[in-house]
Amino acid sequence: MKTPTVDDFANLILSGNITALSKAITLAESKKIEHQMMAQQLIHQLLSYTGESKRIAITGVPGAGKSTFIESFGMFLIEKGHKVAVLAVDPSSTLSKGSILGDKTRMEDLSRSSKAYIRPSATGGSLGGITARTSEALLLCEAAGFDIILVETVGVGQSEILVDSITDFFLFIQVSGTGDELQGIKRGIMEMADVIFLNKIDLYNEKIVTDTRMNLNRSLQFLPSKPSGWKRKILKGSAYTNKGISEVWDKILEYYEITRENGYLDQKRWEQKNMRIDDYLEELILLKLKNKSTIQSQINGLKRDLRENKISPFEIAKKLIDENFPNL
Ligand SMILES: Nc1nc2c(ncn2[C@@H]2O[C@H](COP(=O)(O)OP(=O)(O)OP(=O)(O)O)[C@@H](O)[C@H]2O)c(=O)[nH]1
Ligand SMILES: [Mg+2]
Repeated sequence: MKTPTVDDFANLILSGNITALSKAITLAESKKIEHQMMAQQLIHQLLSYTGESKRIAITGVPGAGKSTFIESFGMFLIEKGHKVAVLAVDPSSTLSKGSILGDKTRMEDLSRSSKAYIRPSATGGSLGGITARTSEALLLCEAAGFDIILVETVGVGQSEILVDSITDFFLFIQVSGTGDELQGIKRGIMEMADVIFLNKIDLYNEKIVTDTRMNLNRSLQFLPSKPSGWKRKILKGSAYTNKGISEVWDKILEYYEITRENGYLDQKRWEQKNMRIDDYLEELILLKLKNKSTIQSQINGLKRDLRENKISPFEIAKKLIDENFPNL
C-alpha cells in the first residue's frame, strides 16, 4: 500500500476518520522530528477547519469525580447531537509512567460511542511541550468534527494553568464536604474557575451541601472579578445520578454568549495563540542546538572547568547560544 500523503491524511481527518485522527496525534507527540514536521504540515492544511469547538477544561483533585462527570456530561452532550473529544493532560505522567487520567473504565459508555473520542494523557519532556502537544491534539480533533473538547486534568498545581492556556472555560469539580476540605483548594484554582461543580451530593445530606456551598461562596467573594466579565458560579449535583449536569451545560452556553458578545473569547484565544509562539520558540531553539553535531564536543570541552568551578552552568549555556547563534 502506498504511504498516505499529507493531503490524504488531511482528507481522512476531515471526514471524521478516527484512526487517521489518532495517527496524526501520535505523529504530533512523537519525539522524531520528521514525524513532528508531518504533523505540523497536517495542522497547516487543517487550520481553517479549527476554532469552532467549545474548549472546556475540567479539573479537580484526584477522586473528585472528573472522569465520572465527563462520562455523564459527554453522554448528555451526545444525546443533544454533539461530538465530544476528551483529552487528558497530566504533567506528572513522565514521572509516574502512565496516567490515571482519561481513564476509559470510568467512561465506559463514552468510550463505546462513535460520537466520542477519548485520548489519554499526552506525555512530553517539558511543560511547554505538553501544552503544545495538547493544543495540537485539540486542533486535530476540531478538524475531525468534534465540536466539544473536554480537557481533563488533575487539580494539584501547575497543570491547570497549562490547561487554562488552551481552553475557553474552566470547570472545577469539588466534592461536597466540610470547610476543612475547602482550605485545601488553592486560591489560584478558585480564581481560574468559571463554574465550581459540587459533586457527589448523593452521598451527603442537604445541610452539608448547603454549608459547603455557603463557605465556597464566601471564599469567592474575596477573589478579584474575572477579566471575562463572567461571575463565578457554584452548582451542585452528582456525576453518578446525572443531577446538575444540564445546569452545567446551561451555564457554559451562557458563558459563551457573554464572552462572544463582549469580545473576551476572541481576545483570550488570540493571547493563547501568541503564547504558543513562545512554546515553539523554546522548543525549536533547543532542537536546533541539540541537532548540531559539534554541540556535544563543545559541552565536553567545558566539563572540566565546570567541575573545577571555573565556569557556571549558565555561562556554558550562554556560550553555546552565543557561539551557535552569533546573530541572535
Ligand atoms: N457517590 C458518588 N460517587 C461518585 C460520584 N462521582 C464520582 N464518584 C466516585 O468517585 C470515585 C472517583 O471518581 P473518578 O471519576 O475516577 O474521579 P477523578 O476525579 O477522575 O479521579 P482521578 O482521575 O483519579 O483524578 C469513583 O469511585 C467514582 O465512582 C458521584 O457523583 N457520587
Ligand atoms: Mg479521572
